[in-house]
Amino acid sequence: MAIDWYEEFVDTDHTPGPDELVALYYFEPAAGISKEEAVGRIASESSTGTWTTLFTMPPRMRDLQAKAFEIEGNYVKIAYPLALWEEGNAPQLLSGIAGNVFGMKALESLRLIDASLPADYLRHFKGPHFGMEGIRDMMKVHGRPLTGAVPKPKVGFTAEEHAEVGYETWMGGFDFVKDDENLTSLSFNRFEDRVRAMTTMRDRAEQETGDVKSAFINITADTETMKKRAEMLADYGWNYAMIDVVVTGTAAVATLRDHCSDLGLAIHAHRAMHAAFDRDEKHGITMQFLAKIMRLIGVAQIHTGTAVGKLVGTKAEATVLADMVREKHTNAVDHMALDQDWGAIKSAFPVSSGGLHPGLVPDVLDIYGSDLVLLVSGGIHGHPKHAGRRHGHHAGN
Ligand code: CAP
Ligand code: MG
Repeated sequence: MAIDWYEEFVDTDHTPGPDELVALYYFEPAAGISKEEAVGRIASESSTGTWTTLFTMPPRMRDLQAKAFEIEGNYVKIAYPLALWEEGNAPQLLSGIAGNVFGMKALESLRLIDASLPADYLRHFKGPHFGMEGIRDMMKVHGRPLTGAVPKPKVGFTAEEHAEVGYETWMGGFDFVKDDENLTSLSFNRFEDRVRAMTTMRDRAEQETGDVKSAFINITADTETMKKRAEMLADYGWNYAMIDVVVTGTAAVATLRDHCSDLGLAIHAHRAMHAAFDRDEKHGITMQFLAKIMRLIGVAQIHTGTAVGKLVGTKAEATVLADMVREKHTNAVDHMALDQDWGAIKSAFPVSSGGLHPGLVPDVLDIYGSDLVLLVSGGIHGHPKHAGRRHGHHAGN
């Protein structure tokens, strides 16, 4: 006989145990679907799920069922038994709580806001290799934001031209030169050539300034190529690799996290493509959840927006994101973040970039404080005095 099976997955008397994983969603039921049915279907589809008439279920299966236990307006909290989740497997977590559920006809929309991870789950993840203090010691920069700039236009320079701009950037006082997200290894600027040219310029800038100079050189490609590119960076004395973490995916980032740690490389995580799923407040996955996953896997820093620059993101979001990556304990924020104790997982730097120019820097420091990687790019390379100098003609003629 047919049981209204989704009711098995709703229990508003349930109190999550200390070893249960809790996910917070925003949801809108489709027409004709009650909230109870909607949340029961989300809990079902993201755990043991079934829609056929149930046979008499063995106890083990029943114990694995998720429970929607708190419905408040269009927000629901769902508790998941620990046994549902493979130790240390971030892709599998996403397939569970951020997989089929987005395509259910029973829902008009669904947004995964955050998930609070129990200690017994968290301890299987390595987290950042260095942590913010480790990065500061490595760069010998304390008490101020770390700074960098991206040669603009995004692509078009040869490796030598790119390195020349890099030299000017370092001599201008910046700690880092960052590749743009779509610069990898192009016919006019091969990765290997750029590494060699940048190494020469870095050594010169370090000699002339006495400071540690570094770069976020973009290794984004298939995983095997990324591993080889990381090895070349280490061979040439670099201490960072840049990865576009959304387009490469959590599995590749996890593989490279281990490889880069062995090589002594920190990972700069660019988040290009995040706005495909985190911009719509009613559907998709929040940036704070992406930031949580990437800190868990172990990037050293991740772009978290500027709230004042050219790309989407509010001040409240930037603050939640900064806490998500920096704090030992992330406090719950209504409908934005769940309480999270990070245990032994080290901190990661928020990176503020995107449409920044010196005039906006005070606003950004207001939001983030000084534990930050601050990138100004178009904001300096676009400077009227700067534009003409590089190519032999003088601005103004
Ligand atoms: C910034 C940037 C970064 C954005 C990414 C760009 O350059 O290099 O990719 O910061 O956005 O290509 O736009 P500008 P976010 O400073 O010239 O804008 O940091 O929000 O992920
Ligand atoms: Mg860019």
